[in-house]
Amino acid sequence: MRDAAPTTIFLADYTPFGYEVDSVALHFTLDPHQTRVKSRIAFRPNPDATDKTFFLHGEKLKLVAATIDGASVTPDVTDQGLTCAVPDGPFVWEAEVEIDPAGNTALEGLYMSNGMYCTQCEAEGFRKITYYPDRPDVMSVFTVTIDGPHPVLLSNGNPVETRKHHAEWHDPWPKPAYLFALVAGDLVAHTDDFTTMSGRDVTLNLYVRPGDEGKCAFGMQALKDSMKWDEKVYGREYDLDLFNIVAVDDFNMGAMENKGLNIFNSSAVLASPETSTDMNFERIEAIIAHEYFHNWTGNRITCRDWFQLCLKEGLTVFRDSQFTSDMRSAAVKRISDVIDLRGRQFPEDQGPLAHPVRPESFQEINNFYTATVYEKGAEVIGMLKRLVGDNAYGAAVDLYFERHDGQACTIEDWLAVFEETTGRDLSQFKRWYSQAGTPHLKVTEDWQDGTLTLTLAQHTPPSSATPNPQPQVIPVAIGLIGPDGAEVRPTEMLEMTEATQTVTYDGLAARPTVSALRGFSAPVVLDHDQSDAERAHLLAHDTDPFNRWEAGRNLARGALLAMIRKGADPDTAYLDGLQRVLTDRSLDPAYRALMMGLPSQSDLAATLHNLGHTPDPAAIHAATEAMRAAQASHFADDLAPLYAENRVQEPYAPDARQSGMRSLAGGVLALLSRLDGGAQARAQYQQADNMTEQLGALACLLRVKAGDAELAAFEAQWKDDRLVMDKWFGMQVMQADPEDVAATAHRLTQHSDFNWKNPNRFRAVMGSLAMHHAGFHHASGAGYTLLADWLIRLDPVNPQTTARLCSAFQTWKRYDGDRQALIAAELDRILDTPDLSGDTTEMLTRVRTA
Ligand code: B3K
Ligand code: ZN
Repeated sequence: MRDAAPTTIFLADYTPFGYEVDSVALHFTLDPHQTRVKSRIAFRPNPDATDKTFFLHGEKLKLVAATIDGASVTPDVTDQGLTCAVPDGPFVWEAEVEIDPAGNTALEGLYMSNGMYCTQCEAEGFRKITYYPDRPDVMSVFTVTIDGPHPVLLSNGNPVETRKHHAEWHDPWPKPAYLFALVAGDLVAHTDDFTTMSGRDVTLNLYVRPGDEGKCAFGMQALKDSMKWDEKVYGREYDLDLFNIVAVDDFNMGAMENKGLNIFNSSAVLASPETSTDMNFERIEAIIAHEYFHNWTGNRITCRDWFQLCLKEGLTVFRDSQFTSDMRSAAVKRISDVIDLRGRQFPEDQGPLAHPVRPESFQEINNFYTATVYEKGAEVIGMLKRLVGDNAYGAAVDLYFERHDGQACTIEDWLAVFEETTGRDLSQFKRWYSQAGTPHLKVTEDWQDGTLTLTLAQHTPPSSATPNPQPQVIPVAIGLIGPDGAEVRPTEMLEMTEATQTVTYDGLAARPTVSALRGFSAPVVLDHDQSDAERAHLLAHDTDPFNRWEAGRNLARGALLAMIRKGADPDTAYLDGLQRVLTDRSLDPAYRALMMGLPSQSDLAATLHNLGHTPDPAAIHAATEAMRAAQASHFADDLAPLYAENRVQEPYAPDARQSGMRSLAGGVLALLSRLDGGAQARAQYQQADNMTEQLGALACLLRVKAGDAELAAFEAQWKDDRLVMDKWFGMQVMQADPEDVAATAHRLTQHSDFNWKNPNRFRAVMGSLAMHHAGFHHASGAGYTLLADWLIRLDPVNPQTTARLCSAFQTWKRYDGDRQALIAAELDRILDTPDLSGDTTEMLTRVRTA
């Protein structure tokens, strides 16, 4: 365990910084191990602050010189920053520091990736570049000069002067330091332009390493689509002459919204049909949109402090999901988002890492870039929009932009514009921001003489973050379907505010089937005891596409639970219902592909746990396999025609229509492979001219253990393409049998291309191990040990990526005593490692004390 006691920061302790910053000038002289950074910062006392301590953050900096108003000073320096006596009025602080970008393996601050310099400052990386009040409520105008032996030297804003080995940049928009960026390297630009709605010409560049030029076109189009969409839907226009995106191979997350200079993990921007799957294309489009949308929701209006992170992240995720819904299929996007929410956010909210959308304390803010802050944060915005209506939502957001442009804001500021435009009191709604835990919503029905009474009861299980949860405002969209399959009345949005509420529908000719929580109108666990016949009725007739899918999912879940718990056979009623949907040619192929999906094994484990049973990962895996086999034989006659009619014949395009067809054909091929031993998949592998079909075929072959030759061929074909090789690494772990998962992952770590310091490669193997439910939780404990070994190894190199993967253990209390003992031993082993990072210590301490 590391010796320094970690510091906990509390939302309640917020105070403004004692000084305002009028301007910042930075000068960089780049060198791999001895980069010099000179800063010239104009400070002025902040009239709103009482505490006038002059503290500048600074970590891993070698202070060379410091002056105030030109006179040399000797500040008090610790490993967190410095303090110094300063004049009463305005003054100019100048400092020179030395940093070591090539030695910076944590990928935070200024670091090197394949010979190129780049930065990542959010949340608290700027303090590794120079001494500064590194907090989001300190905003200033930056001028940056760079001297370095590289053809491309970039920073935020507009270029002022560029000549060989020298560049000057000026960003006219005040910003917090976390949005600072610098890039220097031997890069090539894919250039385009965009004219904004008021006629401003903007140059757009996507900078990549030589050789990657052919992977830029899609990302560039996504950027232009995003710019257009934000003008049309939110009235938001871009505000500089230039918008640069740079692709970087070594990056801790997806991408970063630095003002005018977005930096992207190359996996989140580079795309070509040969090397990227349909899912990659869709994700890239969404991430480009997300980072671009931050220009208004995040950059022009930023966060007062890091507790307000959801102010920019929840809203920006909500905006990017609206964008994807508009660009593609709204139904498919909604279903995918809910699958993702249940897969990542629900386990977090229902385990030891549970925290409110706006947390009230943290040790390491990087540990709070979570599914709760992002995805539940976006759900909260969606509920707000549902409650106030589309027009009021638009008016409130307009007021937010008008009132708070250029400010660092809070959730209170955000809610106030809604209260003012609608006259509503949102104090109870605000609990969505302050309470942790997923509410459970129980719906019970009573039918008597033409009257249907629904009783709705909400209950949020207490957690250490929220020991005493209070009732929340839950929008519940309800529809009624008659025995003939027709809608009995229009969807009603019930606004639940009490712990228990009833709603009555009278004058009904016959008992309808209730379609509750349409569109997944709130992020809750719905407990609605419906019979299989009712679910089958909804699967056949529900006009709400989400709930129609949900009916199928509920049938599948019920059938799988019966197989796991009672050794039942796969349910024929479910298989018949699914068959009707699959072969209903009037339905979108993408939607039918989603219908074929089963609840994940981790989802089944959570369901069993919620029902009071101890999940057995091996039994869950066996039932899932048996259900797949049953699907294959039940649909045997339909598979070949479905496959044939959904093979795309025209040239590849990553659009919604084609990718929907490929996704259905891919799901069908997986079943077909169980019947033909992989013959059709092998044919597809040989013919494939795009990665979706190539990788999809390889997965099918590995699943039926007939893919050795293709696996070797794939490696030979793609060994020089890192992003494709990440897929090769990950796929082998994902498709391994549970008893082989740890050994497969271990074998891959011995591969000469297992560059474990690269986060993408590390995650390809270790993330896939953690995601393989039955493999990771294999009774031998080999999965736990292997992951722990590698977390211990990565921690001193890259604490952020290590800490993130610790969430693999967050569900450990669901499992049996033997597994818990194995996991506890691994958690303790990691926690006992000398000098463990604060990031990892915080995560594992929270997990361990569950
Ligand atoms: N704002 C960044 C995430 C920064 C993560 C810092 N650990 C990317 C995004 O959400 O757009
Ligand atoms: Zn974001």
